[in-house]
Amino acid sequence: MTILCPALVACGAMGCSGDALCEASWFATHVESATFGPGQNFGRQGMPEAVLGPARGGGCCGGSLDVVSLGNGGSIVLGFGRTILDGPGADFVVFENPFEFGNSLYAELATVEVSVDGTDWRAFPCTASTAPYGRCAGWHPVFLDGVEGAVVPSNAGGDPFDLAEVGLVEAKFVRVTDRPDLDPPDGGAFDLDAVGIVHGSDCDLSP
Ligand SMILES: [Ca+2]
Ligand SMILES: [Ca+2]
Repeated sequence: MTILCPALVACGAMGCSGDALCEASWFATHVESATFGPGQNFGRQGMPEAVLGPARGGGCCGGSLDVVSLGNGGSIVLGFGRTILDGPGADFVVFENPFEFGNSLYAELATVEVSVDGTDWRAFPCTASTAPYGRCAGWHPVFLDGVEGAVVPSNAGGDPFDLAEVGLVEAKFVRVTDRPDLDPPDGGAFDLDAVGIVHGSDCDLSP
């Protein structure tokens, strides 16, 4: 067995030599693929850094600008230095930049899917067209701001997902796809800030 140490993974004193001292990030470490849709192009010059590492949330009422718009119907696949594992409750969190204003919520929505091999995908059903938006991503304000480490959903904000809901015990990839049919009528599209792990392996292992 060897331990893969992808870009942006900081390892401990023993390096990437095969034990838990390898301290992989708890957030996405690389972009596997991205296909941007029309309508919005905010933040593309910040790729891929803007969507890697910890979220840069702006709290209840101010959306982060450290994001990349997927454009209408756009899609991105993220990879990690750890395997996401199914533990109690939520296992990973997708961070967009929704914000509250008055009694309203500005939300741009996406479907979230997970995969073990990058080929077979399981989708969380994103079907609600009015708030609350159920298993869509893009509607919980983000409070986590730049802090590395396992995500605590109750503190971090963002949209939490539980692998058990789609029948998986682990996942290595997360795909986020904008839903133009659910986005607000101004033509906005999902802005990705980060994807963070709640329950994960110590470090990604490869045969
Ligand atoms: Ca779970
Ligand atoms: Ca947004």
